[in-house]
Amino acid sequence: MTRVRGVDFDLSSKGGKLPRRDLLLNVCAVAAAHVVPKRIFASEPTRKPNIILILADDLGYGDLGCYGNTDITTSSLDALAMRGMRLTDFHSNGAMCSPTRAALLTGRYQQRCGIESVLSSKRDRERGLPLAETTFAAVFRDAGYATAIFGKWHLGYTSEFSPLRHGFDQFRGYVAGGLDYHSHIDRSGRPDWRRNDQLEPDEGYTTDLLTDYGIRFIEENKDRSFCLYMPYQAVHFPFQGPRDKADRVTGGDYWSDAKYGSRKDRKAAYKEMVESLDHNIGRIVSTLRRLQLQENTFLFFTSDNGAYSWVGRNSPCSGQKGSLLEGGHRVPAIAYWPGIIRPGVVSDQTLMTIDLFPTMAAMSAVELPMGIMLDGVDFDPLLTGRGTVPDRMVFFRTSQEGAVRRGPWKLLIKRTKKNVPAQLFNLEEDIGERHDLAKRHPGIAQELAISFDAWEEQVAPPGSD
Ligand SMILES: [Ca+2]
Repeated sequence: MTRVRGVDFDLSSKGGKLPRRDLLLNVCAVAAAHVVPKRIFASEPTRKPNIILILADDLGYGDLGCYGNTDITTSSLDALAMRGMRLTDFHSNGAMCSPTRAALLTGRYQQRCGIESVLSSKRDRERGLPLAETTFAAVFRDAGYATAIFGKWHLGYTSEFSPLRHGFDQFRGYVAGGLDYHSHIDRSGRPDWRRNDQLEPDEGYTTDLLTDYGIRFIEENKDRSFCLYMPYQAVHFPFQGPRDKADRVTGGDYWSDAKYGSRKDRKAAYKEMVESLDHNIGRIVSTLRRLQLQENTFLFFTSDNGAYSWVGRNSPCSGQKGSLLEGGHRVPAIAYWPGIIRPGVVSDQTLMTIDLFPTMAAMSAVELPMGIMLDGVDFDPLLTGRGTVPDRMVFFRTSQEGAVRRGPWKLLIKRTKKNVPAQLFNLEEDIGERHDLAKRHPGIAQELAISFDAWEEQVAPPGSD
């Protein structure tokens, strides 16, 4: 471990150690006062910095080379980590798609807006992200940025909940989850490729197509500030590589095993999908370099939840997508901004999706609206080397489980099984969550349980979803 400005940095390729600190309960952090990040290598920007937020879908903690994977080639993301900061204790707010996206857009626990579960295209077609929520896109748009989302929305199926009503100037992509990568047909057999609020088919493998849109947007807005949100489809099922054929046609039903696609070598397909994603992120970075925008752009990459462990890899975590074991929500995360974020740093600070909204605002010196209450904390001091993130507790909840973290300690609660005692893990010593220490440390377990109850009462009591 190397100590830099009060922060312990693990400069090894593995990372995974957690900092030892005295921690304070911070159930509802109000965003800190925002300051212009100190540029440490380059000259002052002439306009507000650009934002590029890239979200992979279902990519596991161990799926990238820079997180220890030796089977899948991810040279673009590995290079990004080498030239930026790699985070080893970053968490998606949810263990599934919609909840994490609600938290990402609002900077608040998703329970506050009632999106604790995936919005199903069968059951939840009338639901969506409430218009009363303030999104990061609306804040950047109001600050004069060009805003766009290219990819998966999954926060409402009707135009009432469209990205256009949540701060985005333009939208290309889809509103459901798990499209065919080639025919863009959803699991209910509906075409779901859109330009703004209208269905408008386009041809191409979705990872390539979304990147094409992103590059065009960057080129068109190279002379003004822009905020680009790229929630890629990759690497969610169906498992289809760039050279495969479409599996789905309009009117079909793909809710059974057919939802995974026709390939039987699913792990091989998954590898192709990750490598295609990596290649396309390389295209985005090359575009920034070609247009000389690199030094005025903050790029952040992460995933919306962990991988299904039968195709992807969450190692060394146990559990998978949907679970509140670490494998469900500890995800890769890379921050990149040449001249601002020092290259090659690995940080084990505990961070989560809700922190991105205040951090993006702080990194670009965009003012938050008066009175906005965010749960996330701004970690720009960590990125810029000016300090650390305030110590706090963080909370997770699905319909099945709850969890609370304080430093290395994690309490895992079975919500649906009242007679099953909560489990306590020390993630610093046991990232695989194999040794329940609740009986050995009953005081810590009790303190965390009380904090979890207090958090639930504050954000959304049980059963309010
Ligand atoms: Ca997902």
